[in-house]
Amino acid sequence: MTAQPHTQAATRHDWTLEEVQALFALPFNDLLFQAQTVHRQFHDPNRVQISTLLSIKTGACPEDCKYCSQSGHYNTGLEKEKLMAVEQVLTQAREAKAAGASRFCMGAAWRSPREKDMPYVVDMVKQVKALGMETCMTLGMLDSGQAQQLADAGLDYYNHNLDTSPEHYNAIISTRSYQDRLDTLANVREAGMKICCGGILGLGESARDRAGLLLQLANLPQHPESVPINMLVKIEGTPLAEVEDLDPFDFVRTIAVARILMPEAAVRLSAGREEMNEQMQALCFLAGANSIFYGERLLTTNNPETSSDRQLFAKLGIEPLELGTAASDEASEAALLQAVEHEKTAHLFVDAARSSVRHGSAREEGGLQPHKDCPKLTH
Ligand code: SAM
Ligand code: DTB
Ligand code: SF4
Repeated sequence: MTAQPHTQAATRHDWTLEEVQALFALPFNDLLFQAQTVHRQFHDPNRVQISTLLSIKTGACPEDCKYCSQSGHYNTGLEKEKLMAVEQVLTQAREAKAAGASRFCMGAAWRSPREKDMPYVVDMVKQVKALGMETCMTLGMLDSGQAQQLADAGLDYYNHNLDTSPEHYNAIISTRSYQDRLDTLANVREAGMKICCGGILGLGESARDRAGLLLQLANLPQHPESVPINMLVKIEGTPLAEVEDLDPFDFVRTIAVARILMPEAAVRLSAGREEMNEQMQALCFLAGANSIFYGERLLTTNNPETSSDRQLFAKLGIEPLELGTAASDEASEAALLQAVEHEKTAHLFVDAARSSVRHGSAREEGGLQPHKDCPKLTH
């Protein structure tokens, strides 16, 4: 029997590893169908949010993340740059806005910002916001005071990734712990900002680690509003430069499972698109990715040309999500209508799936049940 996802997805925070692994183990078509069904309950399937990245402080980072071009522990040939002047940041933000980005993400190669850096980054937030863009920053660890200063300046999102599963983590980073990352996320939430938190695939992790990463994200007290799934960009000079490639289908599966576990989040198809063909990216959108980085540069590596992204969007009939039309209002109204319609016709689906059930309403049968092949979408 094939999976028949016909129940309204509920937002849960109590997933088990077994459930997550069961989703990964579904036949590819069943998994994508289920992910796309959940996606349509919460999001417009033909809109993708676009953000542009800028590295505001580059290289010489004291952390030892084994994937990163900016770690001072490896010789990657990257040219270091000091904290950028606010005016320069604004010039780039204006360009990004003119090119159609709705969010501007500023990243710094820091373990955490120093107190003397804070007035500059606070000013950047205020001024970029004044251009009418959403703002995001990723500056390393934040204590609660720093998180509050950024929130007070109007920062919309803070990006801080878990990167991988707790079990694989020590093989990738030794200079900061998983708990440090969780503490920063808690400080960001406490300060009232939205969270952008995901990870990287292709770090030599196992399938269980990919499930473990998503399990951590999905069982956070509140799901991140944005979940970036990066494919490792291999950087010469880093310990992961020669790691084996991840099977592209495993990447797509991870996007699909993230979509099912965190139905309301924007799942971001992040780093690594340079290595993906159009078909692979289209599969990621079908699996529920609805956000990308747009602009020819990520932080220190290349991203697809904006003209190729525009072409891809046109081929797929995708339009950029404009500010103010976020998943929230439009899609929740659509989800509500869909749920009402579904209630009217649910008995037909149940009858079709169980030939022994006659034309009674599903409610008389003891309520709408998820299909046995469809790991729990409802409580
Ligand atoms: N230094 C800050 C930190 O690590 O918290 C912010 C910048 S850091 C570059 C942001 C994220 O980019 C990392 O957590 C990682 O998930 C991702 N990243 C960095 N290098 C990458 C690479 N080579 N390939 C894919 N993702 C990468
Ligand atoms: C995230 O998860 N991916 C972005 C953003 N958050 C800051 C960074 C990707 C970096 C890719 C490697 C580089 O360009 O240095
Ligand atoms: Fe530094 Fe961030 Fe790179 Fe780690 S990922 S080395 S913290 S810039």
